[in-house]
Amino acid sequence: MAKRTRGTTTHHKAVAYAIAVSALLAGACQAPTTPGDPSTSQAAAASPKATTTYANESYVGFVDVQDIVRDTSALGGPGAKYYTKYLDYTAPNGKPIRILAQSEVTDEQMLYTYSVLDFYLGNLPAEVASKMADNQATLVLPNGADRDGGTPQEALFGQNLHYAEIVNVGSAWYVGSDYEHRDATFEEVFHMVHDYGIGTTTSPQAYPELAGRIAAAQQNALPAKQDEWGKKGLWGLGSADWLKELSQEGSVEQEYIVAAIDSYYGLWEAYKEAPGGMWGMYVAGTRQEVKEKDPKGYEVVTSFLPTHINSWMRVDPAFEGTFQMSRDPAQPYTFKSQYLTRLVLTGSNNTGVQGNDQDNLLMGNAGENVIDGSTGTNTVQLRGASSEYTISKEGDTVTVKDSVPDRDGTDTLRNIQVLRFTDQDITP
Ligand SMILES: [Ca+2]
Ligand SMILES: [Ca+2]
Repeated sequence: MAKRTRGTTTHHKAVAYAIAVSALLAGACQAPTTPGDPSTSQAAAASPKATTTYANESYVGFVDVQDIVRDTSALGGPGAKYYTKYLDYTAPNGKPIRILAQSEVTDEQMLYTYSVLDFYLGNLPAEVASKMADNQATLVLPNGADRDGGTPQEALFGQNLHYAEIVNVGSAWYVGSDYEHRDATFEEVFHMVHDYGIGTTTSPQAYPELAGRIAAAQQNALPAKQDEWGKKGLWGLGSADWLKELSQEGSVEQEYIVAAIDSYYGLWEAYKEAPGGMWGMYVAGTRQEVKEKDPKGYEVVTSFLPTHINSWMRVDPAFEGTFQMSRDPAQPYTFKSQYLTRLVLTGSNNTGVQGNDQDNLLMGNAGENVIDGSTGTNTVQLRGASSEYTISKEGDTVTVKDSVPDRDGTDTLRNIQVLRFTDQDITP
């Protein structure tokens, strides 16, 4: 396994070319739309795919396994030839941003990439997602690992993210903080959003103002003198040749910002073989270190992304025990999970969730779950109407029993202020 895989370093020229071609094909010669102030965009990530309307307007839809399409033949071309399933993220303009996967990629890995995309796009102006769809942005999830030679070149169109680097929440690689399977999802999905939606200094798209600020933070992170690159500065340390390669292909700013995003969301704190983040290439390995050591990077990340990941995250069906959402150094996966707010348990194991200090939105699975929201105002969302459940309370503990088999089962709840059914919210 390529431990020093740093994401795809050769895709950016191809992306710029693909965007130019698709823009020509679409006859899109008009200037890219400039979105408004991102602070006025939708505050929380939604799931545009969940088109079901619920009697309870507060009910929060989510994508599930049945939303994955398991026949790619109608797509034609390399999509049909090499990929076995796909899932569309519908942009505000109604057009799809497609996620294609090969056979080895699990449904949960695929849904995880959707959740990460939903997180980014739910916090960026709507124009970014629409621009991506106009540019036919596609995320392809091939089997194997990056550059293992197992995937033909013609299958590697769009943005690549390989099976061995998709570490979905609650999976063994996630819980074990296994850096042989470093999670490249936040990186590669952001590359797609950056290249096809936000735009870069050399290829402007929907949000040039943000692109400019990312580029400025990147310039601050590298020494002014190019012969000092890789030796000094905040990023690219020990990687002078790689930086030159990136510079030649025009992808320095793209690779810099994902280092800051990764460390900001705790993806590198469990890595002990080198200080900092991104295999030791970046000076900051935690959120606090990003703030202290790369304040310009911190400023730009926090200008468009929230402190916590506010899209639905699904816990892998193989997970056992109680999933912790508060930081606990004895369980290094919590360096990542501390930043989650919305969680769905999947499968049927009798698992639990211990929430964090955020206002959590939690869902159990078909098993018997113990769900504790901890502090904040916490909601448990169930899969049916309130009349289908029996709710009982004893002291601080609420028990919710589903009368429909193989759905929510019987769950034990603590520190939950709202029970959310498809028809109404109930205070237990
Ligand atoms: Ca909470
Ligand atoms: Ca349950």
